[in-house]
Amino acid sequence: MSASRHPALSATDPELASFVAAEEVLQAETLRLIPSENYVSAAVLEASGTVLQNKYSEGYPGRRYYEGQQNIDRVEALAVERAKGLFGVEHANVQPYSGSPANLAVYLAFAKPGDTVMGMALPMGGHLTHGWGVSATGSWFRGVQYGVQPGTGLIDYDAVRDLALAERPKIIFCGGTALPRTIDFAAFASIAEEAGSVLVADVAHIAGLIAGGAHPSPAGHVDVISTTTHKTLRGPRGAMLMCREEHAKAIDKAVFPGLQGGPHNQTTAGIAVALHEAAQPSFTAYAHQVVANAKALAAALLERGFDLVSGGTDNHLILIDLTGKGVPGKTAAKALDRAGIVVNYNTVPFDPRKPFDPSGVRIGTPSLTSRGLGVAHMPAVAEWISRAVDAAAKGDEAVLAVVRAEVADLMAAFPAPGLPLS
Ligand code: DSN
Repeated sequence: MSASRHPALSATDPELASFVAAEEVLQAETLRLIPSENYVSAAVLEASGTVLQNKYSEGYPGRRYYEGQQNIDRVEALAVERAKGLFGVEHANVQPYSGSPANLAVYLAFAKPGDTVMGMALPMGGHLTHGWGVSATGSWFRGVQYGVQPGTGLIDYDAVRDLALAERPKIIFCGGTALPRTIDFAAFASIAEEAGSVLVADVAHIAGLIAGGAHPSPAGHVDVISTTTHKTLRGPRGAMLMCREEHAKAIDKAVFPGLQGGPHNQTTAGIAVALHEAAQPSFTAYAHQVVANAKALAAALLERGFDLVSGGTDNHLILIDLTGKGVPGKTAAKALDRAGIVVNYNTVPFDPRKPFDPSGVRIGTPSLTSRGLGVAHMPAVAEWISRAVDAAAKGDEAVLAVVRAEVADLMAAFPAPGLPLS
């Protein structure tokens, strides 16, 4: 790490500083396609590293258990007001430490251990915290799970309705981590109303698209919106819960004192900045560009013989089933990583393989869009993926090294905040 970039850190702890420097280089030189990752702005980076770190502030603005909150209260109130304005909601809680604690707070607010809860199955594209067995939410609650149709890879809303009416869950989650298609919040709302369930939209992946008008909003359809702040929304690692006023007290009590102690004020500040950025016209352009890039990348992958779950994408995310390429997802992901293309291996719906060695890889366009790549670059990205996957099948390390150099060459022309310029 150059001492001028982080002088105090380099002087105090050169070993740790060297790890940060290496990460900066890695993020600068690689094509980061993990759909839940992004690059925050310089302003978000700065806000997240301020003296707000030094304060304890259990409670909420105006109702704290510690003194000296004059400025902290203003920071949190600003973040709350911006969240309400951006997402068109009556109440926002910006204190959850991240997505899983945010979702756990929802359970605490609306269910009792042993109650039935319903979410999308993890291997179908859902999230661990939507009642999946290995999560606390699936062992403390009785999780029942819906999925997608075998042929289309799309949610079968009639099947969701049948399951909801048979099980009458306390809570229904919609949303997930590997869903390439638009979520029909109105359809879920009518199912939840019929079943008498609290409906939660976990929009962690698509929050930035919603804020930028590139995906329909769940506001007005669902009881609670849960989101992380660091994916397409491009804020610091954190989370928010948003709801109608009628649920505000239950949500706030569940977050604090139900689950958490003092909020991470430096993160709250970063969230406030990210929400301000997300209200600007440039963010609307970014959100639409994320989707345009994903559609262009999907088309270019299809042209190269890739099998995409649901046949393509409506959002920022593409789920590739590599079965037809003869390469397991983990082998492909590791080869892509050696080629400078960072993805994660992922189950595909009805995957015959195990989660730790599944059939697919999951990719997305938020990070490359934040660095300024556009639709015109997507054929090259697809071609690199194709060459790397073919090389993985043949064990051809030389091709991976060539692709890595080509990727680094392109990325050098697209700087991002906090990264060293080559
Ligand atoms: N780990 C997140 C993702 O990558 O989608 C979800 O929690």
